[in-house]
Amino acid sequence: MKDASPQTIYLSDYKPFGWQIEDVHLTFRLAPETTRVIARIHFAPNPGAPAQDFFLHGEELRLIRAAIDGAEIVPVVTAEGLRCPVPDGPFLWEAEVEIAPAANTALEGLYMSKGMYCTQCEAEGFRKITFYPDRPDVMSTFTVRIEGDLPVLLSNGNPTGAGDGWAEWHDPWPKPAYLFALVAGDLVAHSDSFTTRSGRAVALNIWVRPGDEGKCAFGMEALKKSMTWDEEVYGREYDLDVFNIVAVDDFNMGAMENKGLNIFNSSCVLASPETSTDDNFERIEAIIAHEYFHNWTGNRITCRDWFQLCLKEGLTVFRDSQFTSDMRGPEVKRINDVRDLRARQFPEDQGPLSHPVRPESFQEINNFYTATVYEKGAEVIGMLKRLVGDDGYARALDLYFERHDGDAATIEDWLRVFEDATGRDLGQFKRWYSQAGTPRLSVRETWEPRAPASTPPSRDPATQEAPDQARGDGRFTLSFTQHTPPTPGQPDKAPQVIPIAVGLLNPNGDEVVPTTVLEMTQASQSFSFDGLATRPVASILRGFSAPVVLEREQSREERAFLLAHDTDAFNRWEASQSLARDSLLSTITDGTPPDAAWLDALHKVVTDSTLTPDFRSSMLDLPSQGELAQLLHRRGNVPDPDAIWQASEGLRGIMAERWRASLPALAEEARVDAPYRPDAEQTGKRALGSKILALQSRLDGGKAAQAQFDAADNMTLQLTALACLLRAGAGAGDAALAAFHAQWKDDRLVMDKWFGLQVACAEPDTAVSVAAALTRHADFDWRNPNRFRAVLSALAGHHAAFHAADGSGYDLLADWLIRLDAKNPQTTARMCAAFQTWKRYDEGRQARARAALERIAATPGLSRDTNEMVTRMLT
Ligand code: 0A1
Ligand code: ZN
Repeated sequence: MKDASPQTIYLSDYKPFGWQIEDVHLTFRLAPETTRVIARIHFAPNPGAPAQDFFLHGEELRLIRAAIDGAEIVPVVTAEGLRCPVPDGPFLWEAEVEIAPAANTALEGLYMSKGMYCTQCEAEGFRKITFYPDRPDVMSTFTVRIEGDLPVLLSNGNPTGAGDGWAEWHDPWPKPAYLFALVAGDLVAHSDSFTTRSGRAVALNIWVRPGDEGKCAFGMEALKKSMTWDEEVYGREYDLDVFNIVAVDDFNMGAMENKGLNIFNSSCVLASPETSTDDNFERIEAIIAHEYFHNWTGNRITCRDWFQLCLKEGLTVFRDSQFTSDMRGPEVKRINDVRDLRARQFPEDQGPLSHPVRPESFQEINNFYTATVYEKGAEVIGMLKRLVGDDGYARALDLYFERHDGDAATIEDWLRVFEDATGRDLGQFKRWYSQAGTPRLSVRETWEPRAPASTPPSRDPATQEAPDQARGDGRFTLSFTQHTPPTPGQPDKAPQVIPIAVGLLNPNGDEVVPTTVLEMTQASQSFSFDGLATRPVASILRGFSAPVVLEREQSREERAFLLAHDTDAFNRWEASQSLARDSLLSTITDGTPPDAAWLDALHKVVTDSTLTPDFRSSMLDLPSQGELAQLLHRRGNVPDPDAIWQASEGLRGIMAERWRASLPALAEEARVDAPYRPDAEQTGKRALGSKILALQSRLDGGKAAQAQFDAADNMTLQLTALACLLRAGAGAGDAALAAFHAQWKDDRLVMDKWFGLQVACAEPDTAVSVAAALTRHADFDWRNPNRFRAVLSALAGHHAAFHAADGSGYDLLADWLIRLDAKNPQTTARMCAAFQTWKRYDEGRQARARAALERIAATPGLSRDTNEMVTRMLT
């Protein structure tokens, strides 16, 4: 167990390791309780490093023997590692250790999952395998021999030999230890091949447990598409003879990019139409791409230290978003990304867990695999690309690969390639990496029908010429102010560079100024547009060009106008969201009925068959209840989760009533007659169909949903129908729930859905007891992270239930987190973040949440991971 009163590690303390490693040879003699790991490592002094003692990380290792240059030594071993004197020059290090994979429930290092050996070494898991400088800036080639009585024995790189009960692998690309992987088990492969554009033949395999072979085809197609895309768009080719993917049932995260041997949570790779939803398919495609893209952004160029995590993660998320946009269309992808950012990153950035995209200190790095590092990290790259343009971005990336291939790099290196490739000074832009918090951007508009003749040209004028018919001599000015509230450890913030994409529309709907990027660098700044005949309607922050909160006083009429006419799909959606937010907030705070004008304008878009079903479906998304609570809090109100629930439910009921007449035609339009394909076109139709079915179910008590459930031949239709039946209440879903269980009880991934859906679809006053009952179900294997999350993340995501006034939601989650922490600190710590918004709520809820957090904090033997999270939330 890691100690619970740990040190804080600072970016400013970075020091290179005193030695380089020339090569690493590892032999594994596998046995569940007594695996032997024999390491032979050639060290040589690192000329660029300051003098230091020789220290190797190592945790939970039983040292059997150690030797330097063949002579046995007795090092000083502590809970964190080992020290010993070493020669001045190069030397051969040998160590044999014993580990117990079967006893490893933390799922870090070498562990077992259903009889299969598997590793997870990012971030600091390799130190549970052997003594080693377990830091990303120490890179080496690896040769691995695996001995074990199992049919499939895999490691990184290329296979170099195999026989009965053994296999050898060599990875020619120097890598840090966190990219090491080993898998051994009774596995079967779904195989294919790929020829790179320079003609290298690559064998592709997805390894799964027998019985899962039929769920690999989609992942394989996604892999091949990713390989082609990275060649075409980034000029990056694959660099080994094999690329292996393994599906494992017990995994803390989604997947891991180990060199040549990606390991996936089975939920993120296995898919079939009968067992997976459209959302699952899209997510699997994105994660396969993400892990594959890491081969260049993460593996060939890695991070110097863990503070630079966003260097690989922000960039790789950005790349996988580009890939999904290209595969499925950019508009809805952007809308979904922004929804996700607001739902997961904004609460983090605006609460006690707020930290910069590049943090400056941590206790446990595993706690920094966050939405800020990943998703805000990707947003920062999106802004860079907007500022330097597509060509500048392409030149900078080419230079990045050329200059840093084989390096362990930093954010400074990353920004320097942009400066060198484009001639821009990015000194101020860098604040996006160092300042935490979500900037608030407010805007004021002024219109002067006649621009003052003597006025000098405005600062930062928009360069676009107005089209002829709109010519006049009016001036329209946008005056922006930015302000970032204090975050932990950062009371004062300096202005950031904010790219604000703006377009101007004429009152007749024509675009008079197409999208222009205003580059805001000061705390307050104005931008004028001259030569306009009439006062335009401004579409601001198009495509969500910066991860900020836009505070804009804008009439409902103007927003309805943008909803109807904006040429920017994101802002069309955003106009509707903003009207929805205002409508819901008025209902919550003073019981005002929903905004009828907005509902009618929205109805027009939703029934407009010239628009894609996918976009129309997105338009039907309402702001989440968590987002409404966030908004109320920002406006200085105390959110009442019950009132938020009532208003959201009430609005859906009114939508159903008001649109009653159009629902059947919409349902018909959304019907897919062709055989199931998880592509963008069909997915969009089914997404629209599921929203319409949800509305219909409010009118017919679940009749249409039952029919869909009975006829469904794919999981998307089956599960959306089941959700509607469960939401209809009064036992409408009981029979379907039982039928679903009977049909899928042997499929663990589908059963995760069965568990989660019951919590997600319960009324607030029963959801906690539903969750509690499910934790007593015979199939609730709480040691399996997917099953644990199915129930308890669903509870944390049920806003009104988790924040139940009696504290029962907090208590249930705390009980289970305390129990899980003793087995699996990493998943426990991640899930603790559910409490991060606790200070927003009323005194009674706050007291109950605080008590739950304090109870977790007081648990004897609490892990370093969970201790850090809870402490940050309680401070
Ligand atoms: N690097 C992986 C995600 C990952 C991160 C940490 C892990 O253990 C602490 C496991 C996986 C990715 O970005 O996909
Ligand atoms: Zn990643």
